[in-house]
Amino acid sequence: MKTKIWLSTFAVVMAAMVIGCKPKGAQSTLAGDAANKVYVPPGQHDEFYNLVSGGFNGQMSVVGLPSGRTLKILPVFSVHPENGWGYSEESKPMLNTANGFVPWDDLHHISVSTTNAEHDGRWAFANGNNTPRIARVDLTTFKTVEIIEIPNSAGNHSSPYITENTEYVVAGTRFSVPTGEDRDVSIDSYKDNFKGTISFLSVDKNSGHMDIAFQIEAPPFNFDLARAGKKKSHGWFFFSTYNTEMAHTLLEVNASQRDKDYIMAVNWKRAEEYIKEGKGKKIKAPYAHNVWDEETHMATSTIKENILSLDPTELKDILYFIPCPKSPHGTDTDPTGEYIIGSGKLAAIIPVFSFTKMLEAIENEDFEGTIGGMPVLNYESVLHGEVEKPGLGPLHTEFDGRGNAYTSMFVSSEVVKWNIETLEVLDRVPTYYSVGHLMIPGGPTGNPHGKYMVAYNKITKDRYLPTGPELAHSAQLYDISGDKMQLLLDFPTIGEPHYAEAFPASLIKDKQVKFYPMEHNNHPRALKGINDARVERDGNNVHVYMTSIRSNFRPDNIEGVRLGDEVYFHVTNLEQDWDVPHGFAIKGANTAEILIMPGETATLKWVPDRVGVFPFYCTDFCSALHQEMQGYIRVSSA
Ligand code: CUK
Ligand code: CUA
Repeated sequence: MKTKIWLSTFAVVMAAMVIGCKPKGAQSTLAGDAANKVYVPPGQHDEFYNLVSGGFNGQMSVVGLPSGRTLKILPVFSVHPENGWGYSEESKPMLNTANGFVPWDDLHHISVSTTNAEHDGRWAFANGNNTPRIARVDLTTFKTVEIIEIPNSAGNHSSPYITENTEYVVAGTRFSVPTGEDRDVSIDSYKDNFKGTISFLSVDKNSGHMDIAFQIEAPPFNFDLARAGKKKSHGWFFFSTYNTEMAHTLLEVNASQRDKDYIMAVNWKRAEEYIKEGKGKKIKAPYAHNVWDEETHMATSTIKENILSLDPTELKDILYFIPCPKSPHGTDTDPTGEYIIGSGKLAAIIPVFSFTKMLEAIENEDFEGTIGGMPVLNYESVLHGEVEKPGLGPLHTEFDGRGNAYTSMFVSSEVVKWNIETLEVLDRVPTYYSVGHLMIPGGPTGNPHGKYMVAYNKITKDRYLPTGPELAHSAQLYDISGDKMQLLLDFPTIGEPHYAEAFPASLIKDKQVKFYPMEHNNHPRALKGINDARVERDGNNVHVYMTSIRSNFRPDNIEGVRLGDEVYFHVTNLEQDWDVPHGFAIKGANTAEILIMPGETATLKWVPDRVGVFPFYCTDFCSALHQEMQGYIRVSSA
C-alpha cells in the first residue's frame, strides 16, 4: 500500500520538480515584533555565529544571528584578493592537490567540531565537492589551516560530517569512479569497475590534524549526505544513497526507477577494529595534505601515496542497507541518537527509522536481501514510522531539542515542523523560494538551541532589488521558540548557501587571536626590527626583507633589480596593536596584494617583465599617514 502512495505521487513530484513550485496555502507569518527580535543595537554583538557555505565561490561566510550581518568572507578552497590568500607564497601550498594548484572548489557543507555531541567551538570543517577535499578552519583565527584531498572520490558531497567527539570526519563520493590500478576503462563497465568509496579521516584531539585513516569500498551508488550516530548510536554513521540502479547515463530517468534506494549504515567502530587488526589493504592513491603552521605562518603541502582500504564484501559486518523511499537526500539523526530520518526528495512521506530496531534487525538477521553479500535490512522492521503528507520534496531535517523536527521541502517551498515520537505535522511556513538546507543553531548536535531556524533558499526572484541576471542568494530567519514558526528576517548570502552551522558566540568570542606576538614569529624570513631591513641577492633571486610599521616600508627605495630576476618581498608587519594590518602591492604585478597581520610575515613574489621604476604602497588604511606609506623599486635591463 505504501508503495502505491509513492508511485502515485511520484509523477506529481517529478512534474513539480521540473516546473518549480510557488508555495500556496500557508500564509507568510511575519512576527509582529520581528524588527525588535532581530535588532542588535550598534556596538552590541550578535548572539550566534553562523558559518554559511558559499557553494561555488569556494568560500565560507561568517554571519551574526539574529541580525543577519555578514562579518567576514573566509577563503577555503579559493584565492582571496582581499587578503592575498592563495597569492602569498606562504598560502599557495594550501591550494595544492595531486593535480597541481586548484584555486577553486564547490563548498557545500560545514561541520563545527563537537565533544560529547556538543559544539566545542574549536574547528569548522568544510567540503570541496569538485576536486575532492576537506578543509579545517581554526575558529580562533578564522583561517583555513588544513586541507586534505580525498583520493578515489569524485563529487565529495556527503562530507564533512563528524562523529560526536570529532574522532573522524567522513567523506562519501557522489560519483562512483574506477579505483583499480587501471583507470582507463569503458564507462559501460560501470558495475564492474566503478566503486563508491567512503573515507574516514582521523582528527587529532589536540592539534586537530587530519589524515585518511581508512576507506571503505562501497557499491557504485551515489552517496549524497551523511550523519553520525550520537549517544546511543555512537559508533555508527548513516549515508543516504541514490542511483542504486547503478546507472551511468541519463540518471534523471535511469536512476529514479526504483521505489527505494538506501540509507547505508556504517559500523565505524567495527571498521576501526579491522584496521587495528591489519585487515586494511594498502592501495596506491596519491593525495595532497596541506597544513598551515601558525608558528612559521607558512603552509606546507605533502603528496602522500597510499591509503588503507577495507573490503566490506569480505568483512561483512561493517555495512548494512536500510531501504529508504526514492532518492533520499538528507539523512539526519535526532539529538537522542535514536531516530534516523531519511528524506527522499521524490517521496511523499518522510520515513523515520529507529536505531534500536536497526540493531534488533541485525541481531535477528531480519534481512530482505543482500547487495554484494551485505545485508539489506527489512524496511518495516527498522521503521519507527512515516510522516504522512509532510509536503513535496523533503530534503533536510534539523531538531530543536524539544522533540520536534523541521524538514525543508524544496518542491512545495516550505519548512514543516513535526513531532519525532508521534510523527504528527505541527506547523508549516513558506520559504521564498525553494529552500535547500535549513539550520537550527546546534541543530545537528545532542543539544540544539531551538530559538531560531534559518532557511537557505535556492531561488530569490523578487526578494531583493534586482542586480542583473545574477541575483543575490537568500536566507530567511524564523523564530521557532513558540508553537508556530514566525518569519523574522530575510538576508542575502555571499554565494549559494548550502549547509551552515551556528553556535553561541560566547563559545569562541573571547578566544579570538588579536595579533601575533613578534617573539613567536618563527617565519624563516621574519625581521625583528626596522634595522634588519635589507635586500639580498641569491643568484637570480632577489630577497627584499622589508618591515612595515606606521607609516613606512623599509627599505622603500630599491635598486639593483634586473630583468630575469625573481623578486621576493618578505614583509614583516612589526605592529603589535589589534587591527593594524598593512597591505603591500606593486604597480602592474600580475598578482594580488598581500595583507600582513600584526606580527606576521608574508611574501609576495614578483617577476618583473619590463624595465622601469615601479611604485608600491600600503593598501589598507592604517593611519593618518597611510597615503604616505609607499616606495619605489627600479628594474634595470639584464
Ligand atoms: S546540498 Cu549539496 S546540492 Cu542539499 Cu547539501 Cu545543496
Ligand atoms: Cu599601512 Cu596603510
